[in-house]
Amino acid sequence: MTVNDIKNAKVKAWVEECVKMCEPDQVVVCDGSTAEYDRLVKICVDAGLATPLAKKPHSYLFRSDPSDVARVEKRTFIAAKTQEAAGPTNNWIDPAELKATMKGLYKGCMHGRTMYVIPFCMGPLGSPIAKYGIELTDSEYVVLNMDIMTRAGEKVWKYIDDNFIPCLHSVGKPLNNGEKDNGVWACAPVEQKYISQFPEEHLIWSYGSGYGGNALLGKKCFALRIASVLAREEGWLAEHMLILKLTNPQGEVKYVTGAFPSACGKTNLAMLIPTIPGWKVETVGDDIAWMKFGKDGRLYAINPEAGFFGVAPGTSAQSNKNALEAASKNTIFTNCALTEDGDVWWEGIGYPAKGKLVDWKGNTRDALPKDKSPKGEEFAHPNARFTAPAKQCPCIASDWESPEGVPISAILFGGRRPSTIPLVHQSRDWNHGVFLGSIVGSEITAASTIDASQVGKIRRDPFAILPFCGYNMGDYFQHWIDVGNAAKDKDLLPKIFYVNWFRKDDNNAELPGGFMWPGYGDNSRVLEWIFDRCDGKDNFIDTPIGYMPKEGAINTDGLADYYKKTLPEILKVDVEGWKKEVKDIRENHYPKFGKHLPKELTAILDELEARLNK
Ligand code: GTP
Ligand code: SPV
Ligand code: MN
Repeated sequence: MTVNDIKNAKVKAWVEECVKMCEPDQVVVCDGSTAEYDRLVKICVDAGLATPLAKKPHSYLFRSDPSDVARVEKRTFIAAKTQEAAGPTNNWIDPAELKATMKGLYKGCMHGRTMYVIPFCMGPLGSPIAKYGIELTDSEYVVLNMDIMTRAGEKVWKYIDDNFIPCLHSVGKPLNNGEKDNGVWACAPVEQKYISQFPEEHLIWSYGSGYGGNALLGKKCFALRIASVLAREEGWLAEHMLILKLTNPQGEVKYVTGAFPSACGKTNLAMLIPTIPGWKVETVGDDIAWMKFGKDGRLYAINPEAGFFGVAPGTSAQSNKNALEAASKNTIFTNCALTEDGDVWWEGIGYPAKGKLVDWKGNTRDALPKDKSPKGEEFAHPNARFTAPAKQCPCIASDWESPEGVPISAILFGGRRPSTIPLVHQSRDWNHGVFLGSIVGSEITAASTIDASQVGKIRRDPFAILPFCGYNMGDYFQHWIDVGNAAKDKDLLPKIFYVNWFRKDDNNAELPGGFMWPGYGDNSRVLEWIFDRCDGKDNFIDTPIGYMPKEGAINTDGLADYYKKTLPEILKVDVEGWKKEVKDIRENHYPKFGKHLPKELTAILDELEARLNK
């Protein structure tokens, strides 16, 4: 079909307006077929931008520009009408000013390129919770990824109405006078990149980057930044959360969501293989959850995505076999290393590479005898990714596309905290859980910055949604409190927990990576405790920070001796550490939100301090 065949007048007018502004050589309306996918792949391969992988059927490796390897938070804008509406944690530019600047950049930006029109759905097609969008892009790579990450193409048109979310994307590199990309990833310099959300208009404009959440606009821009705005307007939750289905040895099922910042373990937890016998984890989603109350008063979650855009480094048969299996065919790899026999390789894949490798920058180097590399000299970029269809995951839950979603029993918060935060603690009630979400902090990872010098520094990342909230974060805290108040029966609300898989002791040479907890499959031991907590089991003690496992309540059968030794340490309330935490929240974190900070949260902070001082 062509633009002229678009039935919805609003969509057609918007596409025509963008065509006029961006001046592409041609416009293609995507149908989402395999034939189309293969045609676009061929364009990329012929242009030297993609390498077919001999070892993985129907799979391709892309290398991005070294300046375009992750989200760019500094260049991400919430252009609300007022700065106050965007809040203290978002970058803000007046929308009129930003539009003028971006229109200047968009003018003629698609010269020499094709504009693709991608109709897509976030959520199971036709689900009452699903939402629809149209992305216009001049990147074949984006079309291919959107094809995996969303339900896209011909089948979506019949659901599209005037409420569609317009998403305009350009790599920001016009080709003039027959110029070619010549195998070089197209993007604009960092200071010309703009990842812009206009929350009142529910509009997305992205310019200058071709990577991940900057460019696949269904993901962070739509399903979190714009959806968080819609969720607040309509009384639901759009969250940076995995969704997993947990089955105990008796066959009882509970669904759990978890918010951890970027590259802090969502995909891994969602696909976990339990080390405790009889337990099963299946995947509903690995990155984003949309949650709404069902008629029965429980919160139901859907995964708005159809694929995984997962962190490759660290993914091995031992850490996440299911992810490897999901990415064994029909997968796009970005910034991984290429082996001589036509496979991908990355640090932490579980085996050393042989012979020569082409690294993510395109340089051929001798492989090292280990599967680790010195910092800064990695063969795969630390934020290298695989884009794989969710349905290929061996542990995908049978009900992962349930249109009404799955009922949530527990919500987890977490992050990389080398000290203070224990392995697990539970909030006393919903509002205390909102407090725990509001104080989440984590070491910065390569997924959240293109500036390697920032990696490892700790920052607050409330609800793991700091870079993805489309409005004032203080109002977002209030929205969570309001959702709790809106519950028709508070007992039906999910229980809220704070977990930390990342406590470190660098002086203990026995511990792999210095981590005091094995993580990965052994996180099932914590899930078991959480499962039983949801059933109200007497497996806890009351502490100044909340409910924690009572002695012996965490199953340690089969755990290595050195972890049995570190366990009491990570299950203890570090009173002095928590006092510092309270001070930092009081002096540096909460004051940022001014009058937008809910009073309930300050009251809980006061109460926590009083309990710590007792
Ligand atoms: P985004 O896709 O960026 O949102 O990341 P994510 O939260 O899904 O993180 P992911 O599961 O991809 O994990 C990121 C990195 O953390 C990988 O290198 C994992 O190997 C590592 N990791 C995940 N879970 C654990 C854990 O339980 N313990 C330890 N030590 N590392 C973990
Ligand atoms: C994240 O950074 O949290 C991701 C990857 O999931 S991206 O889609 O690039 O945002
Ligand atoms: Mn993420």
